[in-house]
Amino acid sequence: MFNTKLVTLNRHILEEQTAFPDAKGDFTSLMMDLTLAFKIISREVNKAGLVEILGATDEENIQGETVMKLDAFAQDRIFKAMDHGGILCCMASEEVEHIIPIPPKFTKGNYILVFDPLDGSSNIDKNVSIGTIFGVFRRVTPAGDGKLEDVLQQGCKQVAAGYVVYGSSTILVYSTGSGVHGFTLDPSVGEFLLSHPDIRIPHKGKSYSVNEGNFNTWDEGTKAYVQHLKEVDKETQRPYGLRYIGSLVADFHRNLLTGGVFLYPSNCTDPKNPKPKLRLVYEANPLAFLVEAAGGKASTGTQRILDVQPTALHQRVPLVIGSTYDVDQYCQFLARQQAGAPI
Ligand code: AHM
Ligand code: MG
Repeated sequence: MFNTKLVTLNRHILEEQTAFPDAKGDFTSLMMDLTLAFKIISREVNKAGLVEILGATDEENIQGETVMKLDAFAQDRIFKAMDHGGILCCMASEEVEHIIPIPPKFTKGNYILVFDPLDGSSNIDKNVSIGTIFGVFRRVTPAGDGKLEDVLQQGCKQVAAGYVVYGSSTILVYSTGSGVHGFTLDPSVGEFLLSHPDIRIPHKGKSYSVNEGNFNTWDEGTKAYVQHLKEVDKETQRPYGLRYIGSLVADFHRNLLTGGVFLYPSNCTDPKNPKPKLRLVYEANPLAFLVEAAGGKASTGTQRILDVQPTALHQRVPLVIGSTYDVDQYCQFLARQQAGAPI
């Protein structure tokens, strides 16, 4: 009835490290520092309704969006947890225009952390789940301060990725590429405890997640695909269900556990300048790394997300991510449309 083994996140990371006899423990330290920031952010998110922290600051981030106070708080805590460990050579965040250097007084390490400190921030003051997304790379420049080229690596070069959902409970999911594991925060003891070992995403889902209000802005392939999901599925004898929270991490987490597909296609109302919303480096790539490690797929519709070569830190990308069957089917609809074949 009860799990016989209590495994903390720290214990799990240390055990994974033993598979690499030459490991110096840098990655383990990195994860432990990050975890501290996540616990602090979780505490603040949970008491957000109790203190005067809600509402927007008057600053705007470089995407031109209003920065909520908790975004700024999460950004600050992650930076302060990670700047002095001697593990990172630089960081990059959704909230900061340029790469974030490690302060001169601290040692520079071999890793790069990319993150979205608080994704879904427009949901903060509605008590809807929000999350943090992160990816980790090994540096490609030889030494010293990290450079933009260290950050602009293809997602397939990530050595680890993960996210935290601040929801009905706080859960951290991470992978170093060989298995995806979830840990639920027990706030009474301040520990993340292994709750979802070795997560595998079902091959085919029963639900889809998309902002369908944007229907008229989509290409014909995407429109046809979503219409197709509303028809009775041969296997389940039901149409796919629509499940859209509007918080990427929360939508992704549900689909990872139960199967399904999340889409954020381009806005094609101006076909010469299609505008997708989500960012490649710190939103799409970490989740793509996780979904592949769990047996699923992530694509732009025409290319594997992890193969996209980033050219700018805040570049946006169309994203379809989730169960393999569903992502493949979406790409087939798109290919038929692009080939001018009947959809
Ligand atoms: P944010 O990084 O500014 O919070 O925006 C990203 C969020 C995602 O969490 C979510 O999937 C998407 O925006 C929702 O967008 P929309 O409101 O257009 O459906
Ligand atoms: Mg975001």
